[in-house]
Amino acid sequence: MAPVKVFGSARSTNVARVLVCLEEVGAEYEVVNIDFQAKEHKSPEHLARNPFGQIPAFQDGDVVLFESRAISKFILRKYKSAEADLLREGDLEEAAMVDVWTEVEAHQYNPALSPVVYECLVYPATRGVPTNQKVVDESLEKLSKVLDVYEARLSKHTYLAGDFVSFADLNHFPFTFYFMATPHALLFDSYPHVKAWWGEAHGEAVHEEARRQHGCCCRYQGLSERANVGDFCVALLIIIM
Ligand SMILES: N[C@@H](CCC(=O)N[C@@H](CS)C(=O)NCC(=O)O)C(=O)O
Repeated sequence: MAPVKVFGSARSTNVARVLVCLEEVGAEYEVVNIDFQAKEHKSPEHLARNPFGQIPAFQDGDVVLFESRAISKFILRKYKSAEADLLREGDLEEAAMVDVWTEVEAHQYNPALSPVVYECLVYPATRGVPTNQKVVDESLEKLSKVLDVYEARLSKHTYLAGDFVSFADLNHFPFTFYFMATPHALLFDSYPHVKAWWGEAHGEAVHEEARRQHGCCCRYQGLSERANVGDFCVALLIIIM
């Protein structure tokens, strides 16, 4: 069977979101690079996969998809197993909480955090423009308010959707990973439960817990050690060097 194809570069956060899910379910896949310099993402061939001319696009047999969160859910549904049940669709309430915190990532967390990543890392490296400090300051103010909500939630539950690891947590991986390489990573120090959720020390505990619960799966830091997500980390190093 032809392997699953992910179109786009692993250095893109939205592509990485999809790769992290493929890694979690252990599916075979191939990353097909799309050359932005050559405007390959705006080519008729790629527009047929993603009409907005963006990455990622995804192909699994006859199924062609775009939008990284929708692709991720497709992967987690199709390749679900007893070890990797990250949408919890067997339980109406748990699945609803996964949806709630997946939406929170998309509509609250990401809009507040991603401008800091773009301004501090991406734009200076790819466009040669200096960081716009006003944008960063405004975003950090918004992010602090979002993190207040996360802190309250994570002081009651180990993970966002409840006391189980889910797509809601995983979905935060790519942008948070980059954020932690900005000069503003220390913001998380003011939020002990959020820090623990993300942080290295707890990352070990999360890993242990996941192993106990599911018998497999690296989360967060562990994910970055895996081969293809490793490309994403290498890309990060290139950006911050
Ligand atoms: N909501 C989309 C966003 C995709 C997106 O913004 N992709 C960026 C790269 S990270 C892109 O292709 N940018 C090129 C463009 O918009 O022309 C998703 O989650 O897949």
